[in-house]
Amino acid sequence: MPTITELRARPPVPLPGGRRLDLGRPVVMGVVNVTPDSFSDGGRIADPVAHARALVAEGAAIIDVGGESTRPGAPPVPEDEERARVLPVIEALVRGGLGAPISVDTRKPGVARAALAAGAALVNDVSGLADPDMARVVADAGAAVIVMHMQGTPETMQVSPSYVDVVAEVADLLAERRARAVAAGVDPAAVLVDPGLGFGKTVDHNLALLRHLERLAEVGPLVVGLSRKSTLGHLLGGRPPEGRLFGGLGGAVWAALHGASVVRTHDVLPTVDALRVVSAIAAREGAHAA
Ligand code: PMM
Repeated sequence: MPTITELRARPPVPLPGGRRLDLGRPVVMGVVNVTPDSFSDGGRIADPVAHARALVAEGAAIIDVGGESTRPGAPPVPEDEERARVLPVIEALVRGGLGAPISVDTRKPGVARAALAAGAALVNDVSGLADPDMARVVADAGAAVIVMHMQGTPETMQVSPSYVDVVAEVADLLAERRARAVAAGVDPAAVLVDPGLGFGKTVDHNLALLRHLERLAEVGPLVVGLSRKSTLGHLLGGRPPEGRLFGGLGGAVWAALHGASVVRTHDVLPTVDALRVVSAIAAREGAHAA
């Protein structure tokens, strides 16, 4: 198994326009949900463009714009509606020069294509390239992709998730979907993977995946999203999403120490601060002298 140092020595992620995302130390992806019904912040963000800018000012290295809620039980959003939610936000952010790459959180190739044409640099596909056209769309744009694992669909995924060996099954699926992206022409260095905590997983499944992040990070640069999720609520005695920050930071620090390259969160500033301290402690001796 590679060491964390070896994992961190991977090449930067190539992005369109010759840009690169350096993952030499763990970075934070800030969430901007443009949805009326997301479980964690639905309907409460009045101005997603201002919110995205604020998250970059707080230290987010990627801004993830999503127009479809994927909370358990959520119904699918029609493509036109999803486009109408995310495109104006992406266009405004690109026009204003955001200072961080934008990812579009979508399962739909049509939405991804439009978002990439508008200036997004990554596609965050929670279905893990389930639609056969998605990999080609990413390749055509020279973009990067986050391949996430989900068992079932948001409508059904929490009904009765079941695995024989959750870590092996998630790792195998991520490796297969990574290969699908590369076969379609995506740069191998531009494929990130994500175990999809909470997507067709019980609390025990999520904890097993967190315990074995190094195994998952062997597949590709690893994204982990635990922010405000119900597993935290469960571990914290039933706390609602707005009371899960400190627990989420515990998870973020754990993830960074066990191989995550990107931590996806709603709480950017506290997570950036926590990871800065982790990175400083983990840095070579002398790196912070003088
Ligand atoms: N979680 C949500 C949505 N998109 N994308 C990735 N790559 N990983 C995740 O864990 C993830 C995701 C859950 O909903 P939220 O946007 O309200 O946190």
